[in-house]
Amino acid sequence: MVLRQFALADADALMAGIAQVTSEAPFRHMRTPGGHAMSAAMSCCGEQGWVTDARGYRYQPDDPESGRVWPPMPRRFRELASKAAETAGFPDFEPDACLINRYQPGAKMGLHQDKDEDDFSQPIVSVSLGLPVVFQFGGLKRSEKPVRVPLAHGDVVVWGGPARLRYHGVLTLKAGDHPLTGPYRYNLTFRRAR
Ligand code: MD6
Ligand code: FE
Repeated sequence: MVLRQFALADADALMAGIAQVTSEAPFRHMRTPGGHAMSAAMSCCGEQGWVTDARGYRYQPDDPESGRVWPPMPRRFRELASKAAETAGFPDFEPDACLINRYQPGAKMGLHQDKDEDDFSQPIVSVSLGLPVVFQFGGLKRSEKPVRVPLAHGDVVVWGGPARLRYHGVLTLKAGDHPLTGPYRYNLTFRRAR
């Protein structure tokens, strides 16, 4: 379910939260198990953080760059994610992980499934901030042709139930200048990892 502009009124607070989190756990370009640097820069907050390196994809409570636990999830993040999930029909969503992606022009995310979480009955809540991008929403098999959904500043996507394991990705970010985020698009994805 796409909730257009659902996060608009929270955008300033979310950006302040991103600045706080990334002052403690700076953005970095993680490597895929195949050795390629991801084009989006990432950080995390919450009890669990999603990481990728030569050992694979996984959640872990500590930031591998610092050895410290991930910064706490800001209260405004948690409240927005729960409210969006409830609006989409998932009243009991309590995220323990928030992955923060920062896209610069030229960055993209290939088609993938989100399947490193323990319980696929829990949805994912995805918040877009800043520059617009085209989201690709595919099927349960990689071979299914994705539909293209433009996502703009403040849009929230809630992803669950029979759609939980659908392939998805984002097309290459085009250059632009957003009044709040400058040359970037940020994406927050809230998950229940454990
Ligand atoms: C992005 N999002 O929008 C990347 N995954 O930048 C995701 O990979 C994603 O938006 C699962 C559910 C929603 C998402
Ligand atoms: Fe994803």
